[in-house]
Amino acid sequence: MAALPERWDLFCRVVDNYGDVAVAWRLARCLVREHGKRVRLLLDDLTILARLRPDARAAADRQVLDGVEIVRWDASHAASGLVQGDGVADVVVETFGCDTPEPYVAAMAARSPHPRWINLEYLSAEDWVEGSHGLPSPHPRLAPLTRHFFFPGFTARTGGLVRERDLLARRDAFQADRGAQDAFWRTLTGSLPPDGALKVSLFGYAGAPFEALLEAMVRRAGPVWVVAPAGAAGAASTAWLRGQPRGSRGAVEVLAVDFLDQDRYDELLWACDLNFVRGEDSFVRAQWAARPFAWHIYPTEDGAHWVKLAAFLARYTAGMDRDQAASLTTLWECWNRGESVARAWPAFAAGLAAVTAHAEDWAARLATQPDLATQLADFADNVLK
Ligand code: TRH
Repeated sequence: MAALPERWDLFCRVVDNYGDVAVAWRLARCLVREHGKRVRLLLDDLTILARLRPDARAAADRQVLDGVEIVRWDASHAASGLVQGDGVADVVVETFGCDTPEPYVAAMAARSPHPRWINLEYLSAEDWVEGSHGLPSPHPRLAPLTRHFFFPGFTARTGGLVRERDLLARRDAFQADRGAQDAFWRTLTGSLPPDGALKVSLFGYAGAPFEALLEAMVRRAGPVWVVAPAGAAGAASTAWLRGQPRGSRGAVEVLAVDFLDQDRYDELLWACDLNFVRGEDSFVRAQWAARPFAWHIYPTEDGAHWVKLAAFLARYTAGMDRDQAASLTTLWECWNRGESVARAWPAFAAGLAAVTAHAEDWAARLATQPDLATQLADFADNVLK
């Protein structure tokens, strides 16, 4: 009789926003669908998943979606239940340093052989990541139980990026199919963008200069079609619209829409000519969309996000025409500082055709790297085993 596939437990704690769950969910789904693993995704809060996947039941303690068993875990009691009930998995992944619950770790130490234990870190373009990727860290009290650090990234010496096997083919089909795009716009907005309009999606943190950007777009020649999903962007866009004297918006049409489910959000990114994104997952999805984008990085108290932003810009603009690199860098920095975006917008907008070609090239280069789920499965199956 064929051996059952190995069991993986992915722990994810919702810090804030959507990204931690978003990445953990995509990864769990890839491990099941593309690598035949039996995966439990252990979430402390299912409300975020239910926003990303409306068919997920936020109140359920256990459910199965796309072959992934989703279990609510609460650091106090359910973790021990997990241990008594089903025992520990063969591979345990704690995402974004969420710390595996103590009772579960104790059970890991008691099991022989120990489960393979991986800490999936946040994405960064910084150089130091390559030197830390894959390093072991023995448990201070329960050695030889050992955790291994696994870093996503943009280079061959990192763990790569989440990329479903069919993602780029679906993107190409959608971007080549005007009918599919029109159907998408009609369903989302009830209308179609004006011919020749610059189509822009807005997603960012509160404090982003949304209104200043919209003002700058008014002065651009030609129609602009701006779609802002519910959240900070949607609220700011609606407020800006309300403040406009009739007819003074020029050729800028702003549509505040409902929050899209995760798969349809990909289609929004593919359908637009320029995407404002944030955090980690939409930042990666915008790169797969092969369209120009601007990244609102998750701001941290210590200002370390500026180093991360600069590190990615250095990689992303390498090989770009210097003037285009400068105008893109200036726009991103103004966007993240929340100032002077009106000054930065015209030069950036004027170079969009060249930036589009660069975005296509960047996505194609990134796609030569094995995806994160493949590298993680390989690491667990062939490096740690
Ligand atoms: O929501 P975020 O700000 O999440 C952040 C980041 O993950 C960051 O790295 C982390 O430190 C912080 O949380 C705690 O941004 P992110 O990562 O882009 O996640 C948003 C998800 O929401 C992404 O999967 C895209 C999805 N989304 C939709 O599904 N529908 C929508 O309408 C929109 C606007 C986004």
